[in-house]
Amino acid sequence: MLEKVVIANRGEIALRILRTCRELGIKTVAVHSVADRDLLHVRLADESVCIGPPAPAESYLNIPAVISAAEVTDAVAIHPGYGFLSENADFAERVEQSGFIFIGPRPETIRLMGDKVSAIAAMKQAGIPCVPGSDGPLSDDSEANLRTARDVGYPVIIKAAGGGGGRGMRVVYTEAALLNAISLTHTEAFNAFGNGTLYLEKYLENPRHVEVQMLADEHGNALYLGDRDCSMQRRHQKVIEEAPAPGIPLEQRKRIGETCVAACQEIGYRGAGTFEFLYLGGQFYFIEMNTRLQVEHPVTEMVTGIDIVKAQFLIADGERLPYQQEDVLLRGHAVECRINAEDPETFVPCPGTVSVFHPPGGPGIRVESHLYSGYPVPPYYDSLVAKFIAYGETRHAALARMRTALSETVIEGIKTNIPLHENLLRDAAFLEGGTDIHYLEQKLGR
Ligand code: MV4
Repeated sequence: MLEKVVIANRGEIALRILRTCRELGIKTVAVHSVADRDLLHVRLADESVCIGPPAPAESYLNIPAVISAAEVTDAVAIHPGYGFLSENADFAERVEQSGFIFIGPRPETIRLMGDKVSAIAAMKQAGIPCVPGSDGPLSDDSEANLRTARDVGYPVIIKAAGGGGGRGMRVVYTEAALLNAISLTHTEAFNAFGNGTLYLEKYLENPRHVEVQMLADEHGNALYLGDRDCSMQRRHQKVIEEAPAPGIPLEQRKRIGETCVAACQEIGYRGAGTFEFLYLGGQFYFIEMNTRLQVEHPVTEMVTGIDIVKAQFLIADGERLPYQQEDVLLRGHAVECRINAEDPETFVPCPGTVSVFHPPGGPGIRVESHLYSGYPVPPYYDSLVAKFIAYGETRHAALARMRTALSETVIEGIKTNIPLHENLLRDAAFLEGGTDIHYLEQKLGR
């Protein structure tokens, strides 16, 4: 097994990764910013290296600083977690060129998926169902673009090839608005991503966000670990996720999973990955692939019994996946609530020192959090401070356990969105299952 790994991340996910390293006997190096000396995983790591000032651009996104930390500590591999450098193909490439193992897909795969036009082309080629659209980049010929949109049918959505996760897109309802929208989105995309390439899709009005979790080794073995519903979101920030996605017929789940397996094999995918789909009218439509571990991976772990982070280490070490598709059995239901340090009414981030942290517990409750009583939540980073995951034999049972977990939690000193979760866990439509991606914003009155 890998001897020593740099954890190039912070917060709950750095701790999650550290715990699996401990279990596997891997020595750990925590790299952290000046503002993150108090992080739990920094204290628990075998070694720690301060890599720069609080600003992410100067620390967690500083490629030379992260690679130097691996060099000075004699680490063999780097785990990027999620966010930060996790989907940066140049980083993955430089990690490998420096003689380290990047715990993730090959740099070429990250690059392929990072360009949404090439990602969709590759997936369409591999038999993945995609949204009807321009099938490639828009041109600089206005007449051709007008024809494309007319053929697809309004409303359409214009997206930036360099975007993703909700950045660089614009919905267009009428032909009269198309050319101006293309021009505006092009300028924004060029300024934001240094790439003005755009593509166009049919705009699906009320879909659900359903994603499929994959694991693939470098020996051509690929598995699907079922799906997750991540529709409960606000401004592209997921709030609650669950596995499996409610109401998807077993036969369809199997079919989309097998298609994703074939696609992974076709492109020589390596590591953990996620196919993101919109789900509407009983059909899956691919939108993007994430080439990293995701925040919501625990709900999949709970219903499959598979440790996804452990699998990432085995794959990075060149081993074969220790299970086959027949061994992946879905059992029960899991729900995750993302606990943010923010005002529950205004959603404004609320950093500060946690005076008391009393986490929930009991059967079927898992807490992923770096919080402790006395921990100062710094203002420089994402406001996620904990994830509560409830497992039950049924969705109903998992939701009941989550309500109990939320009610017994004590977090003092900072505001959190626990009141929002308590509200949602009593919301009739959510309890029914299958609410769409606009549900939460509509409920909150936008
Ligand atoms: C769409 C769409 C409707 N139709 N594409 C937003 C994030 C990015 N991953 C893709 N997104 C969307 N693409 C078509 N053709 C609606 C969204 C969308 C969305 C998707 C998933 C989760 C939340 C969302 C919120 C608003 C819009």
